[in-house]
Amino acid sequence: MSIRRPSRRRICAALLAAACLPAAPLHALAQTVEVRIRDYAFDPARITIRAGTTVKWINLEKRVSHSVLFTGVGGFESERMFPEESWQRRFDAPGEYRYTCGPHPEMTGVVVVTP
Ligand SMILES: [Cu+2]
Repeated sequence: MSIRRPSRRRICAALLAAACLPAAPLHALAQTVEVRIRDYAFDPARITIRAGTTVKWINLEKRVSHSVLFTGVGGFESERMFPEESWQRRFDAPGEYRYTCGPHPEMTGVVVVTP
């Protein structure tokens, strides 16, 4: 009686499948970057990130509240951030996302998302 071995063809198929697996899912590489808000300004006002990155805005003012208001197509406004509060959004689609602060339109920023 002989032990049945897997056929050579089956082994090749298994190796090929393993080789085709992605090294790591994209979200495993995802990061969070911070934008600080103080003195009525976003710092940094312009950031460039890879798709899948989360941006976290943190209000470091003593008394003033701010928001993040996206002004492009489908724009929307974050909740108001009071001092020491934060708000975050993940960016999956490449593009330029311009924003201001709802109550202080003179405050401006842009998130540039690259593929
Ligand atoms: Cu503001």
